Amino acid sequence: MESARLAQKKCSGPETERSGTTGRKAFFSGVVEGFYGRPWTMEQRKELFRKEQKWGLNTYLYAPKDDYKHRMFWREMYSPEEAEQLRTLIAAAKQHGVDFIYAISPGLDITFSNPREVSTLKRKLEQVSGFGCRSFALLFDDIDADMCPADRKVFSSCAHAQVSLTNEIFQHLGKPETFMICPTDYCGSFCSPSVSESSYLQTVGNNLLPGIEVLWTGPKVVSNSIPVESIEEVSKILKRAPVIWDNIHANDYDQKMIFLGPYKGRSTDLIPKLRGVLTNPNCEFEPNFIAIHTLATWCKSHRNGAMEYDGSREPGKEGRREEQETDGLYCPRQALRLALAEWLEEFGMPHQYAAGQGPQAEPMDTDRASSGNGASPMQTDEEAGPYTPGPEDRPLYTAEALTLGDLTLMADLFYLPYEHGPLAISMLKELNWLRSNSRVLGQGGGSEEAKEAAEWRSRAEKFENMYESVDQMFTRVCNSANRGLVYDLYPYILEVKSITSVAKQFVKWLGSHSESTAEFLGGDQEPFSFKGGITGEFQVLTTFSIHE
Ligand code: GDL
Repeated sequence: MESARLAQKKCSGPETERSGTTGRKAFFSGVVEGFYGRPWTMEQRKELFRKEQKWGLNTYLYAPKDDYKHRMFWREMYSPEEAEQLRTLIAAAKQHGVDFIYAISPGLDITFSNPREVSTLKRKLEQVSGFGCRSFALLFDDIDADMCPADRKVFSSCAHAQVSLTNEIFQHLGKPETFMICPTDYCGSFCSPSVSESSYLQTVGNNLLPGIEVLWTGPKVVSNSIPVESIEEVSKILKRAPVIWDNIHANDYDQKMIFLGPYKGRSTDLIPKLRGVLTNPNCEFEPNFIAIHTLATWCKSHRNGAMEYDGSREPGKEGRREEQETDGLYCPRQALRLALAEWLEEFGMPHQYAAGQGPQAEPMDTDRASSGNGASPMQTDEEAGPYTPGPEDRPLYTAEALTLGDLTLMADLFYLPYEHGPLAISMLKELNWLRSNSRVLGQGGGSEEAKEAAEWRSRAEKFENMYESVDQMFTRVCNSANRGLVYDLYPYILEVKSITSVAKQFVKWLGSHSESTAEFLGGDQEPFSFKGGITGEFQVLTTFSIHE
């Protein structure tokens, strides 16, 4: 166990500077693949590195929760085939200037006090080091904090056990330049009785060796906002600035959601107070374009202000303000526009995912695929040349080009965990207004009543137009050449198209219900009218039963 004396020293940081001559450690910026569910493919990860390099991001934290050998079977060594894949992946990261951090989560069942367990962990990390990896992380999130009897005999708390193991591994690996820990109490709401009085964080702060970074998700697991003061508070007890593991775009906890809104709710004033930000985004790889692009814009908004936190100075005083202010401010909506404009181009790139593999250029289909972006459609037949329908034949299917408007609508419909985008809000508002005011249609003939009824009908038409835009967006996205992108988005846009179609029919029914007594959606419906399966049934029972 390291003594508390170590933590009293100013955080010195590693000997080698990641940022070369600036004298400051570089700000970690990038992605943590840290969600539950199907991990990304090797090809997707390589594509991620290409994008990170293009957008100026520098870090990838490998932490796929459901990868067997990352967590559940952390003791198992990699097979020669797996080793080769990881070696190639690590080399690809390097080639793109991305720091590949290999994380392991032994916390489900490790006995911290057993030297055999510690040796096993060392051996596993040595193996990964042999693949060319130089940066590591130990993750203790989402585990049972109760210690087993053997550990209780040796450690006074689970924080002591985790810190002891982490310090030992850090030293064993020769104090890597980048080494991180994810504590079990990794956000404000997990801390008891509070962040500043958490004995867990105090143990971590006092005993974790300098040079080891601490991951932190903010006030909550999925933080709507991360106030500067909250970071000052946690930095004080940790005796170092944290690296944010940002779950703002994570969707692994709800299969119905996907987040296409901009990075938001984090002031760029945070940058000089943090060691970095890594986003843990949607499980689906392709739709993360916006999450990652807007994070890159956010990081650039104050890039010169990013600096090493120095525990010897008062939090809040560090950073070169004048530099930061001339960097320009971050505007989420503007960042979204920038991301969407670039994303639009990607929809037109012919890409196909073979099962379990990464994107492949689609050799046969390029002409047809490019029609998704407005080019004229052509189908080829090697013997007869391109097919051209005769005057009496069916004309070829012409895909309309996807527009920036379509993408903005899609992003607004699937925005952020705590917020819908403006277009989604206005659709909901209109529907709500139409629902609450449909009684004006049934009233008799005065001019005031007629005016109200006319307003209702014009707003109903507006709602119908909104639905048409959703329908158009659905069709144009589905016709896009980049099939990998389409497949990832498909379930979500289908769902939103279906439910808005039901809403449109509902508005129609409201508009005619003075003449009809039929129940809306009564009778013998197709399964796509009452979606949701068992989840839907439970939702209905728990939402409406109190009114019955
Ligand atoms: C978590 C998990 C993460 C998961 C996320 C969103 C951390 C440190 N751990 O608590 O793996 O993806 O929530 O569900 O965030």
